[in-house]
Amino acid sequence: GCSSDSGTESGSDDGQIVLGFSQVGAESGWRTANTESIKASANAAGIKLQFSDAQGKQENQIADIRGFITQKVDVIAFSPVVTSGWDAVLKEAKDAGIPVILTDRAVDSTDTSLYESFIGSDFKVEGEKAGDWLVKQYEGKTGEVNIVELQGTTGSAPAIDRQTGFADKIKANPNLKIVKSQTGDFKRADGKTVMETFLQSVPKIDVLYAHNDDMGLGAIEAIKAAGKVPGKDIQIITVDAVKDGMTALAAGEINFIVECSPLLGDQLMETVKAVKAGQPVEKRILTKEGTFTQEEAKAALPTRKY
Ligand code: GZL
Repeated sequence: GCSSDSGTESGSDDGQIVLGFSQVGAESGWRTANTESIKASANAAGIKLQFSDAQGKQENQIADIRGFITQKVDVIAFSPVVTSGWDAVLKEAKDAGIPVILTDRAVDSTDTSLYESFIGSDFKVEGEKAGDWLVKQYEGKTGEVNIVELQGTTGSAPAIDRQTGFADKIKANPNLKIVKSQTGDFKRADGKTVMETFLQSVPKIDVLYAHNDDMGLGAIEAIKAAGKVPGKDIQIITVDAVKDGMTALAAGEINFIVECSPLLGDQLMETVKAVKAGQPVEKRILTKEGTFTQEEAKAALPTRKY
């Protein structure tokens, strides 16, 4: 807390920790679940949350962070929409003595003193899990397999790493070829329109790899409109495992989903408290997550939290 007259200390007057959080936006079901987790966990932890939705714009996140510095919040946390362009504003936070925690997505800053911790998934491993599953599906089979890829937001850590991990793994079978790869910005509507162009320009599409469920669900609409059966004519792999994705998986319209957990709220608030208390925190906190087949989705759906 701070004595109101001096105004030199940080945080609110009643000793409550004040956390400034800048969120990417509201582009997907995953993002909605992530926002809900952060708000619920802050509430449960008794932490005062100043929450900002940057609507997918880096300049808004930079403005958010500058605002939190001016407000003298105790801790700043954010999910960086893209990996680069953060060093200056993170240095301003450091010079102001306000610790920063990264959640969900990483930054490419080489100076790791600019943040206390990065809490989030290993997106390269997620891409590798997707690639591994596909290689197994085509073990022992012959003939070219045409893959189209819907990438996440250009320049974002998940888009970069999910593309790399997947491409690395499918090298095991030279028949597996990515014939088209384009961003759908993690959005359902964009996934649909980009898939429409893929369907028009690629005579035989065997597999769709979408970097999130939402783009996969949009693509399914385009596939159906083209008179093809999703999950049968075109094998579909997505990432996230949010409820709508799991529902499509259980219904056989998607074939495999790699989970990416949005439930980072509790880990974030524990880390905020530790940082505020001057306790050491792990530089990299990895989220636990798995994969789902169609059968596993049927079993998991009834108790799925998001
Ligand atoms: C992953 C997260 C991605 C999700 C998308 O941690 O950054 O952004 O996979 C979301 O659904 O839009």
